[in-house]
Amino acid sequence: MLTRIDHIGIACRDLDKTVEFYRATYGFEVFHSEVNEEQGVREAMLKINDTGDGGASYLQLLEPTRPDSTVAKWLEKNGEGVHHIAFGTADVDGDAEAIRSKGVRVLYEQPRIGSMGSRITFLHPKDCGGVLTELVTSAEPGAHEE
Ligand code: CMX
Ligand code: CO
Repeated sequence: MLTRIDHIGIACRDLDKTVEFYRATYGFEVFHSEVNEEQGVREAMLKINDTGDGGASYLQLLEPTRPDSTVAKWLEKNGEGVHHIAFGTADVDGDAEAIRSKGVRVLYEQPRIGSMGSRITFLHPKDCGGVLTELVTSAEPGAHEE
């Protein structure tokens, strides 16, 4: 069951500058940052609020690490802006299979590793009304250390 907005992914060209915009404008601080080589991104997670299911909602600021990454290609075509939304679930495997059975393309056979040791998969934007949609199961609390 999808129980929260886990994050909104925002593509940017300069992560440090974008982090500074969110800090100076809204007071949001970086909760976590990492490089995910598989996804080709350097990212900063800004925690906006905790949620009723024990998780949280974040902004995920994304800067491409290489020119052939999905985010680099997207930036070239669209410029900076909202890149995807992500729903949180305790069971990404089960929810992905249930959604796949409804005829929506799930991009990965098995979930991959996302921010903070989470497990993630994506739904094709062309099957979701133009919205690239991610499903996320957070790592167990304490499983991820900075
Ligand atoms: N939102 C909405 N539509 C998108 C999109 C996005 N983010 N990215 C691509 N599209 C659309 C394009 O506009 C294009 O539509 P048209 O044919 O009408 O022009 C179509 O999808 C195909 O786009 P493309 O530029 O040819 O891109 P690809 O097919 O190579 O890749 C996708 C699209 C969704 C398969 C790829 O972006 C992907 O695998 N995404 C999942 C991984 C990811 O985004 N990782 C970065 C974030 C990591 C994280 O969140 O942790
Ligand atoms: Co994401």
